[in-house]
Amino acid sequence: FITTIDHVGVAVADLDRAIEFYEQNFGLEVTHSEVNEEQGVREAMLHAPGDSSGPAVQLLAPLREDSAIAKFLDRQGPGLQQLAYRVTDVDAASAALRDNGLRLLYPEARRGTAGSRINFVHPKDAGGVLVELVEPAAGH
Ligand code: CMX
Repeated sequence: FITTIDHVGVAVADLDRAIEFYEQNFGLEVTHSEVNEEQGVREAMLHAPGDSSGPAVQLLAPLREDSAIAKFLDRQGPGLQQLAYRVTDVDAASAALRDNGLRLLYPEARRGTAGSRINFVHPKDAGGVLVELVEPAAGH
């Protein structure tokens, strides 16, 4: 059910400064940015030039102190926070992983970047990696 690596997520304290760093040093380009209130993040997706459908780097900055990203920054500081796989059907993928005994964080998929549907595998059930499953919105 996994078609590719969709993105890797990096927790940052200041989104604008992080974007500038990635643009100036790595030449990546912002292809999308938004605020996701439910997830408590300001985020930007960056791609290599000419590779806008390839894997992205997702920069994640906290909107509020009780958000997952704020907690991550407090505990570990900035750095890699998640690995996201693109899937064709997040409900089927979540059900299959649950059947394998892995804990999914949400009973039902929630809204992710650009209208996608997402769920997460608890990092303690995935070798210390927070795994996100992303079903892109139709047309993306
Ligand atoms: N990667 C790896 N390990 C992690 C982790 C991460 N991102 N976040 C927490 N952990 C580890 C902690 O280090 C801790 O380990 P120890 O017990 O060995 O110290 C353990 O997991 C804590 O687990 P917990 O108490 O159950 O959970 P937390 O309150 O720390 O929250 C998590 C962790 C994954 C449940 C929470 O971050 C979450 O709900 N994440 C999903 C939502 C999210 O990340 N949103 C932001 C991105 C939005 C987007 O991608 O669109």
